[in-house]
Amino acid sequence: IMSSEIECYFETALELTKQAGKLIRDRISENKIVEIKSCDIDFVTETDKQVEKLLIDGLSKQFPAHRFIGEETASAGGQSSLTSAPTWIIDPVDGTLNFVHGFPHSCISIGLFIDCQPTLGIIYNPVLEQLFTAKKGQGAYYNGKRIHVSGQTDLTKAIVMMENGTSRDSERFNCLRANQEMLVPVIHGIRSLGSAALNMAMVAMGAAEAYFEFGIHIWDIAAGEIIVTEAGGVVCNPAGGPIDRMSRRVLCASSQALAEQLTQKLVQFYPTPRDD
Ligand code: LIP
Repeated sequence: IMSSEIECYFETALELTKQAGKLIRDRISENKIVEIKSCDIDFVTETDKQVEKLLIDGLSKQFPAHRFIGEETASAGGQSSLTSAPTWIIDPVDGTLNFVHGFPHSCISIGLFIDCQPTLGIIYNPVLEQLFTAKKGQGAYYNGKRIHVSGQTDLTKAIVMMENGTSRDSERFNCLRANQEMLVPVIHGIRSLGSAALNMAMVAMGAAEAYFEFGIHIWDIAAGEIIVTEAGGVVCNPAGGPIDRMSRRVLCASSQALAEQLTQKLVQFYPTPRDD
């Protein structure tokens, strides 16, 4: 694909993202009508649905041959298979629980995959005006400035991001606790922003060294992957080896060495069903 085409895809998506971001910004401190999805802490609001519709309508009008995987479309029974066709993978509000509470870490996350490979990524938190972007081979940016991972190779000097997530699965909870017990005594600290995309953005900008989660979906990580790798970081399977994008598991890190130290130590959890 020509780089002018990628530029056109990027500019179109960015323009729509800015428009949709206004909905999130205007409503974050209002009361929301909340619907429950997979369990009592997995939410969807009217805003999630409107943002997804605005983005998919806008992109499909410009690019009628492109395909879409959207969080709310998938939750409503839409399918999530990734083919070689240009596919936009969209989380309209990543950090919905934050949005519902007015905790200012929610974002729009959009990744474009072509030939099943990440091509561009946009993560936009309209509340704090944080824009993270990347295009294949062209680096990663935060509000227009080039960013890089910290490059840290020593797990004992790391901030590691992990999440409680939005499921009440007791086995997953035991795994979470075991990993916390293993990490807290040896690393600098644990953090969580409540959004997979924003956690990945923190690794990309060198503010944190690693993030892992069991139970996320492809739309939570589709933009973050290219932003982390273009910032010089590593995105992989938390058990080691290359990322398995539909496996609902991810690990990203500031270096290959740090990723390996974590993968060797992590207690593993394999969420079901997969996204594909
Ligand atoms: C959220 C993720 C977060 C995870 C939550 C949820 P949503 O995405 O960003 O990392 O812990 O369970 O999946 O549902 O707010 O788009």
